[in-house]
Amino acid sequence: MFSKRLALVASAFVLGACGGGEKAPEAAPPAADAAAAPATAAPTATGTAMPITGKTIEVKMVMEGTAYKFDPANVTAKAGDGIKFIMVSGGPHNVAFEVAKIPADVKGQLDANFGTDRMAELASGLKMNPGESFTLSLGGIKPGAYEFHCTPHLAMNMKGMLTVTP
Ligand SMILES: [Cu+2]
Repeated sequence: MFSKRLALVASAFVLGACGGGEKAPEAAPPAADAAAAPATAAPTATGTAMPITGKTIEVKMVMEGTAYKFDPANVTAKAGDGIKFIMVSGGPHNVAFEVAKIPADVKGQLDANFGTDRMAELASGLKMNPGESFTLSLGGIKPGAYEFHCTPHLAMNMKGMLTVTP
């Protein structure tokens, strides 16, 4: 089980490396992706989004002094809950999961649940103004611990951990 998952993750990483390596693009997709995809503005998730059926937990995206952070940074939720990420200060912020670290059997559904507010694989659009938000459904997401970060502030360590329980 573990070795099979590892192999899938490894192969996904190799595929991802063709698109330009570990660093996610800031805004525009790499030229190779644009050429391979149909003539749409953003890459399209292949799965079907599943709705929120439980509670919705709020996470603020803030700048405090010189620090950028998710508040809270550690979030525990059940499959079927939703996480509402709210832009408070220091934007633009977004929510992006580490593509290479998300198990293959979670990646498809998680990516689909970004819906239309998705600027890249497992990455939400940028939130510029206070009050703007992005709500991620955890419908159909298998239990596990999933790292996420803010793409513009990854180098400033704006990171969090989402733990999904059954
Ligand atoms: Cu940020």
